[in-house]
Amino acid sequence: MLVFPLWETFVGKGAGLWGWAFTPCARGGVSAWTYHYSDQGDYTWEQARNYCQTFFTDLVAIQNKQEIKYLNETLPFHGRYYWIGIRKLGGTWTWVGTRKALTKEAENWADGEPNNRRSNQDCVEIYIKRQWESGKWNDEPCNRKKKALCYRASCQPFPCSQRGECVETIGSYRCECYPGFHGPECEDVVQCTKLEPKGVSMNCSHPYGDFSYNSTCVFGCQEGFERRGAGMLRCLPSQQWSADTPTCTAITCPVLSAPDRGELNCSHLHGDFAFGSTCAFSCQTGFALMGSESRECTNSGCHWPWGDSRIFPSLLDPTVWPCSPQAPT
Ligand SMILES: [Ca+2]
Repeated sequence: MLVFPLWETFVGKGAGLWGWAFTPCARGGVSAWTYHYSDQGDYTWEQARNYCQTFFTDLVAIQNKQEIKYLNETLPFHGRYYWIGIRKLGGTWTWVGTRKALTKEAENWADGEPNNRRSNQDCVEIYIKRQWESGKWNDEPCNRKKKALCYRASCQPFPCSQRGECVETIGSYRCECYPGFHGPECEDVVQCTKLEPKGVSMNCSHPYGDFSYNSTCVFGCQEGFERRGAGMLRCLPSQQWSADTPTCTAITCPVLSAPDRGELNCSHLHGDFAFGSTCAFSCQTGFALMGSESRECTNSGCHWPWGDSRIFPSLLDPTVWPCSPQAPT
């Protein structure tokens, strides 16, 4: 004869055959706090706890009157009633799951209980659908056999999309999302505005989706241009970028003027006397140009490449370009 034939049946066939569950508040992806009971076996209190811990979370810890009402309305009547997760430890009634003492406010004893009859009543049953005192508690000897009333915590195994803290509540749970995430399961990610900078090269990484929380973008400018503003932006939990989008502006060179007795003709690609500008010098009739006929503003710093330093020993005063008298022919 097997001591726990039903237990072995249970183990052999899997949890689904024995567990009876209802989900007060089913939510996508994670099952909410659920209650379960051993619908084919009766156990001592220790066996009941073992059963609950093996296949669910623990014997129920009654948290308020609503939960008692709910259990009493939903569970079927059983003549031996149900074990719950309270036990006398060191003379004190204790919630076994948390090892916290039962407070006066939480007590739900039936009239005249706990009476500790025969001085061996150290475990607690709940009267479900009893004709009187239904939903109330009674202390009982721990070796009596009753149904195990278990719960399975909501917050497991991977709650809240792993983007928040899962907080157990009666019959359900809620997610306290980390910064940058929202939604019932923290499934939504904060979005920042899509960046489309003009004239600026951009290279982004998007760990949670395009232009979303923690997306980072680095910016660069093409040759001859320099960046004004931040080199990198990050999408913050506030839906804002960490800074304004930078711009690229052409490097500028010192302004040139026409040489004495000469003319200056410039073409400007990206702005006056900026990167890509070219200027040509010419002299009035009768004068000859000394040095190069044209100059271009390049990316080598902010200077025109003057070339012949014999004529222009200083770059600090580049605006005067003398034309020398042409030798008579
Ligand atoms: Ca009693």
